[in-house]
Amino acid sequence: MAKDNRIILYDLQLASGVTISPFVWATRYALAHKGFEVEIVPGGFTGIPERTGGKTERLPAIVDDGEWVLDSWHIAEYLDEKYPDRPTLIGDPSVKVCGQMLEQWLWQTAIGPWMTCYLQQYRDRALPQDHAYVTESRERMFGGQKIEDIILGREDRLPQIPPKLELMRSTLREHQWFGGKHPNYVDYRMLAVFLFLASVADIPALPGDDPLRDWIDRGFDLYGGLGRHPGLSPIFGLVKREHDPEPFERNPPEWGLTKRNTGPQSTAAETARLKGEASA
Ligand SMILES: N[C@@H](CCC(=O)N[C@@H](CS)C(=O)NCC(=O)O)C(=O)O
Repeated sequence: MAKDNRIILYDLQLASGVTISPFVWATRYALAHKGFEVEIVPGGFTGIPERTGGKTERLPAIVDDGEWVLDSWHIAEYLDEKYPDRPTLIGDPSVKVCGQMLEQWLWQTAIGPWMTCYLQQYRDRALPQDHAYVTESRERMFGGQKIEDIILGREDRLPQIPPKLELMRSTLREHQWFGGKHPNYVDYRMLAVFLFLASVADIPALPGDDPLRDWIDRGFDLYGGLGRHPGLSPIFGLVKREHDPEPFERNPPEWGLTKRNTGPQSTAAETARLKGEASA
């Protein structure tokens, strides 16, 4: 049982002290959701095995009254299992399965492309002792290209990303959170991606009037403003240039997937359209 309600968290930080890792962000929210005080062990990319006494090469890791728990999903499951009387993070196993699918989609759609736009900041904002490792390891990750070359043309790539997030917008039009009326671990996994973005964004990635903003702002404000660290940059303010795509759907069509059937009146307009009749 957590001593004095405190759990130790090994963080992965930039020079400003802000968390960079989306996995650690998700864990910070998970610990807050469960109502724990968190004792942060600071540090960056290098020296993780030394900091953790050889327990891990990757973060996050938590220590709960001497018990080490690794891996952000395992940590959430551990917290639910060990503290069932506190607010649930995952609950039904399907939440994890569907959440992981959604998260993989978001990483492929957004984090991957954003990395190629913000990699220089990712390195430059890192702790000084991490610069050489981040440069070498991330250049290797991107097939041996130089960071300066990877980010080339980002002004043209960035505007291509917001229109691809429509899946999240259409879901959040109907639901307050991915957890329904209250945030759950899926919200934290998804928010973590935008917190990662804010940790490296030297230029905005999303339009100022993006409908996603409401959920992101509410998420960053949770737990006394957990996502409002001064080391985070504004992510909204991307301005559409003439040839850029529309960043989001302004008049989303209502159809079977999004329209709830509450009787013939609710579907009359759609039926008229399908029959080629003018709707009443
Ligand atoms: N499956 C692990 C992944 C953890 C992970 O890969 N963490 C990265 C940070 S984003 C890390 O520790 N990287 C150290 C490095 O790049 O050397 C989890 O969910 O906790």
